Amino acid sequence: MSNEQPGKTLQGALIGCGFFAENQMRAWQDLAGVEIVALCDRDPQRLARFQALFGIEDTFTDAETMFAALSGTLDFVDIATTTQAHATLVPLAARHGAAIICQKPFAGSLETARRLIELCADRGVSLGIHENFRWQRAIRQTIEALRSGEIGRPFFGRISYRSGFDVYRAQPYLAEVERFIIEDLGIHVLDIARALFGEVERLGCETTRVNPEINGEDVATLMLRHEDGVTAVVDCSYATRLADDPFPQSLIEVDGDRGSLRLRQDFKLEIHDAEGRCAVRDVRPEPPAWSESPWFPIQQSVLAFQADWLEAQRLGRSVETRGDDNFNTLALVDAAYRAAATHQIVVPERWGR
Ligand code: NAD
Ligand code: 89V
Repeated sequence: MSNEQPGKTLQGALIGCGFFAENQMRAWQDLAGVEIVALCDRDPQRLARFQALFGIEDTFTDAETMFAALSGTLDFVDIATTTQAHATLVPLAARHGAAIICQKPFAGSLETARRLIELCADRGVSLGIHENFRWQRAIRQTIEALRSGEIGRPFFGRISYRSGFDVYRAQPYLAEVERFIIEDLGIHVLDIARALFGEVERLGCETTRVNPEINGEDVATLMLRHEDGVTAVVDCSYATRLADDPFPQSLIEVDGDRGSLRLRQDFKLEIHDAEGRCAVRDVRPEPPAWSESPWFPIQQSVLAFQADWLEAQRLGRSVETRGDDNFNTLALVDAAYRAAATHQIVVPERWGR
């Protein structure tokens, strides 16, 4: 059911009516040719809130019941729950032949990720991971400038995400988890590193917990050696006090053999050439009407990711962040925790290797 003819409105169900899913719902409402026809959340209050907010009649507190009731009518399912539920919900959706979009982190272990990816492949079901950061306009423009060869062959990169924003207010579970910043936020930044510089040969990582009220690490610094020879630093912090907090921006530096790129906090992308000239591009996102500060760069990327997913379905192509591709991002998260625990350089697992 996933590769419908152009023209048909794709019908989907959303599972998980929590904090972030509201962005996904708003984005679906902005897009033509797609409709969310059913909602599912095990929490009746959250379900009722979304039902009222989005005017959707069909609601379910149990996904199995939903699939049984709507069997054959759902083209896709948008899984917006936290990770733990994915291992049950992905096989369930695959059994019913619905194309799947699943939030990051896709799985709690590489073993589970592998099983889910293989299961979807066996059933011929498309599996796209909602990894949206590479769809932020500023990041996309940086990726495109690099790929177009404007600064020649890159040899150094730094992707830096440092903020003191209170992420625990809207997502209280982030204070409880044993693995915090790499698994929740670093996963996005590592995905950007892959989009910019390709696969990673080996990495090192050190972590720290600054905030005494949380269980996991809120600071991580990684050094990656990419297959194509780029050395990159990925540094993430939710413990950085700044008067002008950049949340939720990732700032990027790339040095190439013919120039350098700098993505600055004011949404300016500088392209420095070998002659010492600097061209500055405005890469500020055009925020959707429903977006709000400071979340708008992420909200813009949710809309961009979902628009690309929709186009991919129509054209019968896969999205960049399909399951087996995202496995390699998840493998960097896994390698980072192993490196932090052992203080050793770690070779990440890789899909198909
Ligand atoms: P949340 O806890 O606010 O919402 C999750 C919802 O899923 C809850 O309402 C819960 O009741 C429901 N749920 C859980 N298991 C279920 C099941 N088996 N069946 C039906 N409903 C179920 O969480 P959140 O902050 O919205 O995060 C959800 C996911 O989105 C997380 O994986 C998080 O990492 C991710 N996220 C992504 C981004 C991004 O930019 N891509 C940003 C924030 C959060
Ligand atoms: O994108 C995320 O996963 C969010 C945040 C940007 C707050 O880290 O949890």
